[in-house]
Amino acid sequence: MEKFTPQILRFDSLPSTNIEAARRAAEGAADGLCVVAGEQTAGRGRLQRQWFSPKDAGLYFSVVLRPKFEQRIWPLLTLMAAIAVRDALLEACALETDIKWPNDILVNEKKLCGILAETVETTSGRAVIVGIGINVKRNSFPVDLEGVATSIETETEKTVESAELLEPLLNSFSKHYETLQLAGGDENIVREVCARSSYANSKRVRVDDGEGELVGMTRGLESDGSLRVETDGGEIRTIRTGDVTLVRAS
Ligand code: BT5
Repeated sequence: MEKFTPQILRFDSLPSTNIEAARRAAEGAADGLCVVAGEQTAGRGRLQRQWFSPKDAGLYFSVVLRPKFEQRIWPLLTLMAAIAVRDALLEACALETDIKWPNDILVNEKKLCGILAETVETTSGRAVIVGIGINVKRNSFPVDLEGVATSIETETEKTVESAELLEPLLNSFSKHYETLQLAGGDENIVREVCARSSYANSKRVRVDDGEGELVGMTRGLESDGSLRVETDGGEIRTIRTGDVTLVRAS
């Protein structure tokens, strides 16, 4: 089994920790490299979206992974990271959060954390960069996102420093990464996500997969992390990537 042993590299400021980690992976950095920045000047979400990352307001970091298991289940790395974040926030801040497939951590439907997993080709094989951004302070996003975003400080009304969160998070990350590598690890991670996510089952959602939209009820996850959605016509659709939004009863 590949044991996850974090080796931490800290920067005051970077364009994006994912870009820096990918660059170092391409140069041969080992599994476990963890790039942390005090701010990101070009923090990224999925599909080239922006991730607001003001100075000392959030925890911004990326880890290099070189998984030995089959690529079919690599999409589970995003969900595994979500479980790690959820567990660490509960342990370190007593904060209950929800996981929204595929990459969001929410509190009362507002986004507290986003995860961005990307693959990168390197001389020693394909690697995965898992980037995690957590809003720690109230000022970690602009006011116009207040309706959809939140922070640890807002939710707990306590002062937490980003640096204090990193260790519990990496411990939890390491534990779940090991789980994923054991026999049946994919099913275990899926089970853990389903137990921690109100979105995994029986939630009416709108899904935009980039090619079109559909509305239906969530019906759990496949063993590769795809989301199952039952349409109003009773057909089960398997969603590999996309944006999920809650459909509120009118
Ligand atoms: C994500 O994308 O949620 C992935 C975010 C990953 C950020 C980490 S920070 C460390 C590492 N280095 C990087 O450069 N990135 C990773 P997505 O699901 O596409 O959501 C992006 C959307 O979230 C944006 O379009 C905004 O609407 C919203 N958003 C941006 N900044 C936010 C923030 N700080 N808090 C809450 N929502 C935000």
